[in-house]
Amino acid sequence: MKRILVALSLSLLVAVSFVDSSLALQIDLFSDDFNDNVIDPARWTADITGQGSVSEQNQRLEFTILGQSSPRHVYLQSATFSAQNWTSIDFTGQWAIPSPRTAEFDLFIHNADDPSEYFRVNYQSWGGPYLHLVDSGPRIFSVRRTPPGTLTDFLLLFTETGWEYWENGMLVNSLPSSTMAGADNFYIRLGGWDYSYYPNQIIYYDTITVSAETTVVPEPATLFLLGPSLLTFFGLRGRRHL
Ligand SMILES: [Ca+2]
Ligand SMILES: [Ca+2]
Repeated sequence: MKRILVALSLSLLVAVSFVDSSLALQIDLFSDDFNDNVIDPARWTADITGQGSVSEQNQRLEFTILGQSSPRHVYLQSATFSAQNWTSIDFTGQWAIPSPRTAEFDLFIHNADDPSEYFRVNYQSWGGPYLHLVDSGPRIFSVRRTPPGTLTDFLLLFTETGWEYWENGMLVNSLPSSTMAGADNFYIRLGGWDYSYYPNQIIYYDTITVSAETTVVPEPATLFLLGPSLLTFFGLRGRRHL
């Protein structure tokens, strides 16, 4: 009887701690290594005005942006991907802006159910250069900063209460925001825009991934099963020792 009570207490203890420390899982949502030198139409849609272009070559993505004295842009928009019960989302990759003059260069992640909600990392090469962190419209953070000239790791990370931008493994800035709270569906956009006639406004991207840390809480039915099975386990062990 004493063993049964001990086993019962243990199984309850395990069940309670299981609820407290719900399981955290990292789940891949979207990725592209750009290694086959063909832009995958199932993953990307191009949005181009004027004579700009985007292509996959040398196992990376290459944009050429040309303004022609009018705002012209080149963007690639990803397919929509979904995450449930997420606690944080990581948008990682590499980018390079080798000869910035007059253009702007972007990383976006949007709420696919309301595209007016987004986080944007924006390098402005004219008049600066500047780095702007943009939350659904307003430039909430701006700093003079030279864009990376060679492929450099970036990380745009967000939770339901804030977001961070990292470059080359170092935190650039961290900002409070509830913009993505409750969002389940997302897409990303890469590219930029220019006004001038300067040629060679080039931007490279490589190894894009988006992943989510999600919380899996065991359902009550699982806990009811867990209790008796542990009880049986300890009960059988006890009997063998008799
Ligand atoms: Ca490809
Ligand atoms: Ca690659």
